[in-house]
Amino acid sequence: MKILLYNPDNGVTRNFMPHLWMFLLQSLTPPGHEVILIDGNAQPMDEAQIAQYVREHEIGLVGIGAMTRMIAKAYRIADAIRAVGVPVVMGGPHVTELADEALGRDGGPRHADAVALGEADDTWPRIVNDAARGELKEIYAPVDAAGKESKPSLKNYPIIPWDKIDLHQFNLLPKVVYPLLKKVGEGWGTFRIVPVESGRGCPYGCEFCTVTGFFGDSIRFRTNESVVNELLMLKARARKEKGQIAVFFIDDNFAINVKRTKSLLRDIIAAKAQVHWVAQISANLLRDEELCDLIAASGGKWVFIGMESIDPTNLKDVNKGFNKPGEYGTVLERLAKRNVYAITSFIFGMDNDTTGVAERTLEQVRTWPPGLPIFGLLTPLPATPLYKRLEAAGRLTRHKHWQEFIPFAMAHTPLKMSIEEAHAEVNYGWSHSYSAEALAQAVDALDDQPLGYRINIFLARLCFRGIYFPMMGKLAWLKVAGENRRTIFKLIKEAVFGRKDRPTRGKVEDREDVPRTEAQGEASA
Ligand code: B12
Ligand code: SF4
Repeated sequence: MKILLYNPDNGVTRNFMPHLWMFLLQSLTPPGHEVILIDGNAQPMDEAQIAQYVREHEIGLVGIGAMTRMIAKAYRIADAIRAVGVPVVMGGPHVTELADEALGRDGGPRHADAVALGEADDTWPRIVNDAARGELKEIYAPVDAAGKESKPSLKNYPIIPWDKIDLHQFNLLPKVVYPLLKKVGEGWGTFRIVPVESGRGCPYGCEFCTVTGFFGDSIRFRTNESVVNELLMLKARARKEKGQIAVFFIDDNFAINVKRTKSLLRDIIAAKAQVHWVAQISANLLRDEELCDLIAASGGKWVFIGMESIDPTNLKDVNKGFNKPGEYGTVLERLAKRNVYAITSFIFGMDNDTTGVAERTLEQVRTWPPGLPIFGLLTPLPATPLYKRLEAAGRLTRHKHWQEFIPFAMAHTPLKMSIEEAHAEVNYGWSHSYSAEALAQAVDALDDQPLGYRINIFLARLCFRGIYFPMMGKLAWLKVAGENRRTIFKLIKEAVFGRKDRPTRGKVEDREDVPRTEAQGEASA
């Protein structure tokens, strides 16, 4: 049987990274079936196109996975596929919480023939076998023989054959420049960001987050060996295709067990398996100097930190009181000292937010090392404690906001400002962090650093700008390049002619203020 795994586009911007579930389920598919992957972010298709594709390629089963924000698109695609007579199974966080919606048992239309609840590592082979026999059931739940909920152990994690998977659709570089870029340095013919998980679960239970409910508070890890082998395979692929691969460790909290994270990072260093990587780590866990040393030495370049707010009352309200705004600056300095930078994520529209929250937040951000601030709105995702609280208080304005997804739009009324004011705060945050002036300032703040770091932060900011100000197509990119021409010109000039007056802190591996760890500086994709 031919199986298509499809991830709908997010409707806002081109995704920088494919979704892990597709590769994982592909690897877990029983032998004898062919699995095709399509990520709508990389290969946009409308309903008619996907229906035609499914017919022409004689697909026997389609699996669709989606977050809440893409679910409306996912349902439309599923409807089109079912209309040509091909069964659809849906999985992922949204349909796990609202299976009745997907199956049309809540009074609405039916979109899926079957739903996989929760983690599907163990149920997927059953789904495929049932579909092949034409005996697809409606609901697949991860339960053991006694009918008790069971979470897959990650100890026998499958080998994802990164050396063979066709990653063509996920190359972030424009095709026309492949041949030329292959010859630059160690080769830039391809550039991919690949998702890798080393563990699942987070016990913190922040009110707005689905993770603790979905994965449970039991944290599970892969063996160090299996993660290291995966990195080595990715590194070999990059070398073979004269390209670059960076890894996004998608664990919800990569250092949730600091001892184990350190041991993994040590093993990565010892095996020379370093690639450039990014991971999500909460600020409280970054107090550990040795952990930060190991992050830098093992290839860590960016850390995503869910700061959410600079107001302790807000943090307490959403059960994230373990975040201490007073230490944010110190944590970021600690990372920057090792040339690791942060993606700092903020949520506006919290109950204690008042107008001006964006500027108050930016005042703090400006005192920190340059990073990538991102701004969102408090969003009641289905089945989260936040959703239940707001529903009980009668504060939801769009109960089923996912049915008509609007980017950066609230679905409830904040307590101390209006919805429109909250939207304006998010707009303020993005406009003031990603204007040409802000980008120039971020580059200048790294004036004492090698050119590569400054180009890196500039390109990263340009890409992140697209999260709020979509830059689809060449024209949009050209316009942004025009606005940033001074910074671009400055960086090109320095690349061509060098610069004599630059104050130098030296390369990170030569600096005395950065502790040395074995194999430091060998990270390269
Ligand atoms: C990596 C990640 C991202 C990446 C992008 C996704 C990518 N390319 O991988 C980035 C950083 C860009 C991102 C952004 C956002 N994310 Co995100 N992200 C994650 C994260 C941390 C890991 C996803 C992952 O790969 N998990 C590991 C895989 C193995 O698990 P899985 O995807 O759930 O798949 C398993 C099952 O669900 C099931 N399954 C999944 N799909 C399917 C399909 C079929 C057919 C079947 C049978 C089974 C199945 O089987 C899999 C194996 O067990 C999750 C949290 C988490 N731990 O999952 C949040 C998460 C998915 N993100 C979330 C959110 C809210 C967002 C944002 C909206 C945040 C924001 N406010 O901006 C944005 C939106 C992005 C966009 N524009 O599209 C929520 C989604 C909740 C929901 N109900 O929708 C999650 C769950 C985290 C949370 N805080 O609650 N995210
Ligand atoms: S720390 Fe992050 S992953 Fe864990 S519950 Fe809070 S928001 Fe979710």
